[in-house]
Amino acid sequence: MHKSLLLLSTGLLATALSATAFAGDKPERCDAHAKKKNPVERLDADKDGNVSHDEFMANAEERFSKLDANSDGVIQKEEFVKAKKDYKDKKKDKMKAKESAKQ
Ligand SMILES: [Ca+2]
Ligand SMILES: [Ca+2]
Repeated sequence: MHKSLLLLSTGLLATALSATAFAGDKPERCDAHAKKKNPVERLDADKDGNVSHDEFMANAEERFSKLDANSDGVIQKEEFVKAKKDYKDKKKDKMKAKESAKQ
């Protein structure tokens, strides 16, 4: 019982310390990360704390336009496949850039 309590306390302390250290290093990155993780913050254009139908649909329209690469009003399978590949490539590039920055 004491051992599991100690492990839990150590885990909580480690989490708190790493969160503090992370926040102290790059607060702007944390804000951007939190915004990315929180869909309400990302979609709430007028910042009233809610996502209206219009705000939601504006985002959907934007995403549809990005996927419809040839702007013909429909998303072909190839456009989905290309978008997925582009997303994966972009993610890989980000990871490589992060790795390079560490070295
Ligand atoms: Ca809103
Ligand atoms: Ca299309």
